[in-house]
Amino acid sequence: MGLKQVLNGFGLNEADWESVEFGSGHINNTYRLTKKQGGEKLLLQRINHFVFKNPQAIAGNMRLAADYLAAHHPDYLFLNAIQTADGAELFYDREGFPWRLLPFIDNTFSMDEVQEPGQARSAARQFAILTRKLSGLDASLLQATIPDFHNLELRYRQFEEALASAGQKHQREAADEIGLCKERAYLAQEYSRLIAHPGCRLRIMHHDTKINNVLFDRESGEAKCPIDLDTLMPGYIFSDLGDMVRTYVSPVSEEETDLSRVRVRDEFFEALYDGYLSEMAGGLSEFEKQHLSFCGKMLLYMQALRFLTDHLQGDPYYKIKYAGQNLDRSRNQLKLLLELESKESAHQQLIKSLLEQYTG
Ligand code: ADP
Ligand code: GN1
Ligand code: MG
Repeated sequence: MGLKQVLNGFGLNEADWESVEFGSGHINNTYRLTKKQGGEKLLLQRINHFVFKNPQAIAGNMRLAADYLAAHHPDYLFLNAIQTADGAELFYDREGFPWRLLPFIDNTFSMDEVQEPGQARSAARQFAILTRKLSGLDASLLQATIPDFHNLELRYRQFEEALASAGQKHQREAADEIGLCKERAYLAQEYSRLIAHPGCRLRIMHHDTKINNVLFDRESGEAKCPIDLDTLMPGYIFSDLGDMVRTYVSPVSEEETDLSRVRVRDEFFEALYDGYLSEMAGGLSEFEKQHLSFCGKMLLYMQALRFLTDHLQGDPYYKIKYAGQNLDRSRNQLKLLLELESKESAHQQLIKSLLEQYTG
């Protein structure tokens, strides 16, 4: 599908713009548009409607959040969609894919691996600020853009179903990973118990806080704003901290196949909790504070299950570059999970002292 029709839909003339593919996300297709005269930049994204089956839910959530922030925190940089020529948030192409246009934030960069603890602290602060600034907006007004997105028990059932219908070869080569996932089924039940507790507040969470979903300022090196807001929706405190642990503590990303390089860097763990709690500690319930060390385990386990399920099903969901990549990704996540588990009591102490520092 050419971009001409899409650009027209947004009232832009294709001949005036250069487009390049951009970013390393697994789900959407992203293009940077640069105006041939003047150099103005925009970001155009095709939303994967196989994943986001109700794109209007994304558009509705964006509008609610943007209106609330404009009224209560007008200085906050929120990536609000640029409207189509017909005044809508999304443009649908002939194949039925929805597209959106966003302001391009210039002089920024994103990274797939965190190099310094300061970057982890700064990114975590930005995700905390987003949730804190939205805490006055009733979370139940937002829709689930992917129903049951972080429902760990459902993810486990999907893994069991994929396993039951997977071929012998797939089952044999992933035997160790399948075993590790089965042994940890109790984590899914524990998560359901935690979120059912009245002390666990329904909040507006980002749900995809991996490090390449934050833009960093080229000059200051500080995180500037979260991006990829498709999964901004009601959820629980565990999701965002968990995905940060998953992607900030290891020196290498989920794509690394040399597992000796996949490890937990304690100073990065500390920095991200420090950044997050510096903004959010005062707003947490006692129950949430007591269970903050569960976040990383829960998210790493969920991601290991999701990659493994996708592999067993023949890779329908995550983009892959070679056969077996989703199994490799799952191995990577399990290695990190095992190491995180071995450090849990030290991490609990650390979280306790950060909470004392921020809430007394
Ligand atoms: P995906 O769902 O594919 O992960 P993202 O929204 O995360 O899509 O965008 C992919 C990449 O494009 C990001 O990692 C970032 O590098 C870049 N990017 C996204 N939005 C912007 C923006 N508004 N300004 C500048 N760069 C952006
Ligand atoms: C996907 O779109 P992207 O690449 O930022 C996925 C996340 C996973 C992540 C793993 C909608 O995120 O949940 O954690 O890949 N997003 C969706 O890298 O499924
Ligand atoms: Mg992304």
